Amino acid sequence: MTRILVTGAFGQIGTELTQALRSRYGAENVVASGRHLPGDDTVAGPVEKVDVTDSEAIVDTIRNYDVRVIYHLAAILSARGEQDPQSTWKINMGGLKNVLEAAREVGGCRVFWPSSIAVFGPETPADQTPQDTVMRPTTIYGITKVAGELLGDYYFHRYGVDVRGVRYPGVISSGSPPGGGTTDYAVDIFYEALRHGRYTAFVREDCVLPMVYMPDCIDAAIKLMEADLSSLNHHNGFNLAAMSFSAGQLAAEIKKHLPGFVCHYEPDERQAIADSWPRSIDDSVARREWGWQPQYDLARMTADMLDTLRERQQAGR
Ligand code: AKB
Repeated sequence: MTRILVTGAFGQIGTELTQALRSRYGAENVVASGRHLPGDDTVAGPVEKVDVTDSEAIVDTIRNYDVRVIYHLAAILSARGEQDPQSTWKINMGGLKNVLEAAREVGGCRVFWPSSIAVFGPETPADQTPQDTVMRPTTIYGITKVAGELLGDYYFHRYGVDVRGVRYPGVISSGSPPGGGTTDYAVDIFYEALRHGRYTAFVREDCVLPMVYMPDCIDAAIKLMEADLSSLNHHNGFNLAAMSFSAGQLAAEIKKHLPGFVCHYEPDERQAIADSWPRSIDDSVARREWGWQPQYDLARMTADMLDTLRERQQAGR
């Protein structure tokens, strides 16, 4: 059985992706790694402390477990990136370069690396943003994502490393909280609506961004990694989206389930980041090349988020 390494395995996407990979391929075949390990022993399967800026640690882990597939998720997101551009470059670019170099050195490794809608900038067409278009981001996070896409293409063409990836929009999830992103309000709002019946969003009521729900986000990663290489004309940086809505539309959808819910809007510096990103994405290339087909829209995602978080609240978790 092919062994898989996940970096950033205890983050928002990593937590749920690791669980999904373990149920699909067997817990013993999926190595969860992070710079900091969780304090409890709830993780069923191999766990390794790996800092992605440490190239030797990556190579050692790949060799020790005979890893052939890597999901490289460790990264600093957009809002936190603006607070510490130096570390963002070091972790996002340095980490990716180390993983690609390790894959090249060991040989025969397939790599998944998530890019983001943050590759786009104010000069990009904001509605139905095409797959191939202007990419001049204004955040350091976006710059690392554009450079990362180019580096992935370079390793593919120059060294034959099979690098694949999608440009994730905001990811909404109930399993593990996001941290440091501009789209985090679309997750926080659910927790606050259930806990306190109110939320203050850090973006404008009419701020529209593309989003995806976690089950679709995970499905995309696994489906792309399992796709036949010969069907792919693009490799990393597939446009991907499932829904687009404003903060006000999200609040109105939550209100259908929680009629007393009140949302206020106090845009902060993250609004400027949101304003530089697309409102909606043309993901027809991903649909055509590897069968991307999201299952969740705003209504279905909202109902599922509230049900899941309520169940967890009732179980005291
Ligand atoms: C962020 O908000 O930084 C991320 C992203 C869109 O890449 N969720």
